Amino acid sequence: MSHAGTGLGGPWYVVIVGRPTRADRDGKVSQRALRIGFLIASWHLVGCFPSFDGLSGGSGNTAGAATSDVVSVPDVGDAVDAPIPDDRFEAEVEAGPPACPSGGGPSMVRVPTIDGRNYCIDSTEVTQAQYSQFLVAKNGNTSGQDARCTWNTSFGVTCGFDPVGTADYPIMCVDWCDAVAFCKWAGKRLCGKIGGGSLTEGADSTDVSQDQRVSACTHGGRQHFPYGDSENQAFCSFGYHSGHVAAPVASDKNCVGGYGGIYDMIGNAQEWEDACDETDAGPAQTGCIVRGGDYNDPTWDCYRAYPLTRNTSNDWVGFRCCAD
Ligand SMILES: [Ca+2]
Repeated sequence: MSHAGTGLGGPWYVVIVGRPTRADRDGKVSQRALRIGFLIASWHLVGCFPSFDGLSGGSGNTAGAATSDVVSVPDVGDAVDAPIPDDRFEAEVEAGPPACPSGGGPSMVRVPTIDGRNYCIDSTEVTQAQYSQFLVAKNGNTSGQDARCTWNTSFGVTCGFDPVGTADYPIMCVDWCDAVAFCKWAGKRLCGKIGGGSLTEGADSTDVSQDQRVSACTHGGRQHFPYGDSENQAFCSFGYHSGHVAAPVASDKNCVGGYGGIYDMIGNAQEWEDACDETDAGPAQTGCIVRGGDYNDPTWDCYRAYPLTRNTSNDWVGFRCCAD
């Protein structure tokens, strides 16, 4: 590269070096860049700098032809002024997890897992009014059920159903397949395995790293009851406290947790889980877990559960849904 005018009276180069820093993008040229640019210009004027072409990738600029130029030079190694590639980093931080489904049933709460994942769980047991909406929407159509439920020809409620008089009470008297179908209609799934899929009746269904209800109820395994680690018989809808009758969902305000905004994880209605022993005889007779105890039981903790056959419907078992 030749350059005309090597004296003080020759053309001036305005040289800005280095890739833009955050301050640059806000309209400020860094003082460091200006200092380096001045240094390079000085070297060039006294013939110490070999060529701009070699640094700029051969842009072909010639001295005297330009009064303003932008030249790229290799990074000078100042970590503090390291360039920011683009705005994607900020976008990722602000995005967060997606919203929980809101298509039907109770509102949901997103909760963490012990291994850094998260999922959504209904804030309450599904109510009679919400189940009634499902029945109206289905209008007797039972197609599209889970492959394990082909025997189920009705979503009807077998006892105690009064969606007007007891609208806010938990829906009970529905079998496992009815619960699965409701959750699917609501854009959710019956609470089961963290990350998706079904549990068995085995150890996985009491594993805080696998069972959605157990993980949420125990606050990731930190406690045995949703409200803490010590039993308080006055906090949830069990026999001693409830008078052996069910209550409207979330009416026991102390029966909250293991995360904020989640009610009746123990007591009031037992709750079906997607945790079945598929080796049992016949899909309708397969044993599936109910968990948490009900208004007729003495106090249970978050882990306690037992199986009922899949086609059971009775007046102490309801459910809630989860989502990923
Ligand atoms: Ca319950």
